[in-house]
Amino acid sequence: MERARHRFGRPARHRVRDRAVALLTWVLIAAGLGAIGGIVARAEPAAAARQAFPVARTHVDLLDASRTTPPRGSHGTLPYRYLPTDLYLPDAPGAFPLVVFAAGFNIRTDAYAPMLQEWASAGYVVAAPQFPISGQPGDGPARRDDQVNEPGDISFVISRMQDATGSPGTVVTGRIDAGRVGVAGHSDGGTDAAAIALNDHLIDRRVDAALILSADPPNFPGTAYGPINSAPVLVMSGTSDSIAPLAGSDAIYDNALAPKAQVRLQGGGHLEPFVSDARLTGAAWAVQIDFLDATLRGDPTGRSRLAVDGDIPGVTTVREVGLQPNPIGSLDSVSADPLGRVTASGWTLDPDTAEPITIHVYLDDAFMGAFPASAARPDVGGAYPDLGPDHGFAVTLPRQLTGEHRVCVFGLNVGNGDADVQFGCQVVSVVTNPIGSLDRVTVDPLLHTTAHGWALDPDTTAPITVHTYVDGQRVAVSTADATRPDVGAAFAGLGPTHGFAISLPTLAHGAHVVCSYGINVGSGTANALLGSCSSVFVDHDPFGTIDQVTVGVGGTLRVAGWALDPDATGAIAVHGYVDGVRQAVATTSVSRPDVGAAFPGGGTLHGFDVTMPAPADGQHTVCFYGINTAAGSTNPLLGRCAVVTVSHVPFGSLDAVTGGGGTYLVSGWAIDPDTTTPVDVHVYVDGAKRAAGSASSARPDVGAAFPLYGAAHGYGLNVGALGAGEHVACAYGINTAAGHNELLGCRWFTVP
Ligand SMILES: [Ca+2]
Ligand SMILES: [Ca+2]
Ligand SMILES: [Ca+2]
Ligand SMILES: [Ca+2]
Repeated sequence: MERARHRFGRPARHRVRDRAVALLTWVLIAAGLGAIGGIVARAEPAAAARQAFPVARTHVDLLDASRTTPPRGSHGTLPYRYLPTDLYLPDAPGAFPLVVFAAGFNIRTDAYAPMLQEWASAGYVVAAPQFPISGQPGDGPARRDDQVNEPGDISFVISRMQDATGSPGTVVTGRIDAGRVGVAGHSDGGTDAAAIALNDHLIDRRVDAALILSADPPNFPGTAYGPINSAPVLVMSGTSDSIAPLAGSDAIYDNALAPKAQVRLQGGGHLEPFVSDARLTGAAWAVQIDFLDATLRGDPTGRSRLAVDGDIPGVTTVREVGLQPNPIGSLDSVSADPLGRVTASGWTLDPDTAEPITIHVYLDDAFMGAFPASAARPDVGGAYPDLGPDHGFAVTLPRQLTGEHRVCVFGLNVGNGDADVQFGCQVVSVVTNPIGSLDRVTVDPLLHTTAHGWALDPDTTAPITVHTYVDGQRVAVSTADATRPDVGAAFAGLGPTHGFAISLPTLAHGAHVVCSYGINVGSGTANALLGSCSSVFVDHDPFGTIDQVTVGVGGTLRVAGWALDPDATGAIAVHGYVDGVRQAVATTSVSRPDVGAAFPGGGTLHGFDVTMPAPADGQHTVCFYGINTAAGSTNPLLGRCAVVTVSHVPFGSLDAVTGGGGTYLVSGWAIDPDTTTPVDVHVYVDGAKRAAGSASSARPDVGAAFPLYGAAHGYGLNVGALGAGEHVACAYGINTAAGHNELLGCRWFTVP
């Protein structure tokens, strides 16, 4: 990190501090190297300054009556858990942090006495319980099947020690700082300690530090572990441990959230580095105490000492993040949009504050600016609930880029801690190929096909070239230079002249796929498909419509409409059908300037006006079809079929019966659809025929209503004198040609 910060030419205030840190680090390393050859345990100046306490050892018997013990040896299930516990007490006034230590499988707790003694000497009350089933000594062979209960044993010991220090008359009354609790363990006991720190079901949130030695991950049945919010962890193991191989420790470290540290003891075995291997114990104990000091005492030198004690050539190597209250964070992604705008996203926080901190962003060693990391990141808030969620950032750099670039982000320290932290660098490859869209492809009825869209290259404000392909064949090379204000607004700085509406050659009848490509300029790797390809159907068949169907005198059908074929410049054939039977073959020989104006280029001969023979009485369906010319696949229906009703039966009205005294006149009108000439009307009174005559007098109103038939359709027939009383008169139209006589109407009247 320090090297990177120098190389990156950070602002002056960073460089000054870097130099100070580098100098301090050098002094510490020198002191550490000096200690390797000797047998002195501690290796750094801060340790020399700290008091080493005499240690008092004692023993307490703890009993958890709330839980049971499975059978072992000669005893059956016990209704309690018995936990004989060794205590190592700093023999000095005052209260000290508590560390509960869990022994490994099938080993006496006093096998760890040299290490536990060191911890107590450094100012920690150490409680080492003996587990009832896995521990030694015990009744019968030790077993591992009770391990899932051991984290509970550890939590119980913590509770009893906290109770005891607050109670009068115990061996630890007033001796424990009950608010500062660590757990530690070796081998299976280390797995127990990891479960206390990292396991979702077994986590004990009273714990402020976990020291996990030579252990496998806590994959207990029915539970899951890490990464969850946990106490800081220190994971240690020998690199030559054949019982709990190094990979287990690596996995625990990798799955833990910061703050966390891992120290590997070079060439160390399973147990020896912590109790008997003189080459390693000094450094191992020093690292452990550094970690406990940093986490349980808040000693600001703890992490610095751990960095030294954990990095002794040939003895220790260290990984660590977050132990010092410097910023931590993650550069989650560095991405470029199609315009070459680079965005760096992630989160960072300083353990000293819930407030957002500032990040510095560097691009290829150049300072790009300071930005707040203040965006909501609920996932970060969930992992660090004390510090809240407002630690995210998504910074878009002010320059448009091309090519490969390296982006690095620093979190600026606030409060405690000694350095700003570069928590991420990523290389981003910025590709500025053209972008755009083939918005749509239109085909008008006369087969003019046009590709509409826009295209631009982020490297230029100038219009770029667009190649358009139909069914894989290039058919147009054009320039996207039409004004598109929407594109100009969406891509500020690149101008609006990026639209296109490209006329394509006339395409054959049928479906086609149209694709347009923007041609790259400047940097970039390829010409780019603009949006997606578009499917079009080009229809060479005729089209048109029926405008009007008129039923003529005698029931003839006159049909007018228009039709044209996009392949024809003049008239085309049309066929007319009545009730599915072809009754007309015609051409569009009628001039229709309106149609010619709507579909220019093919003249005006698009109309037809056809009269077809009269069908029988009743409803009939009339359909016309345009007959295809040249390309095309069918003779399509023109518009929709029409439905008409034809009648051959006379119709009319008996309007009035008038008169008095000796004579009465019955009047009305009548038409036979088969003729314009007057028809005969017969009048009956009270069922007896009384008059007959032609409906031939002028009735302008009837003429206006039925213009095909003229106005000469009125009648007024004298039925003579009638006797006093009620009478009924009825008039009948007498049929001409097809049809039959038909009642026109009846009327009741009274003769006084
Ligand atoms: Ca800080
Ligand atoms: Ca380009
Ligand atoms: Ca055609
Ligand atoms: Ca008739």
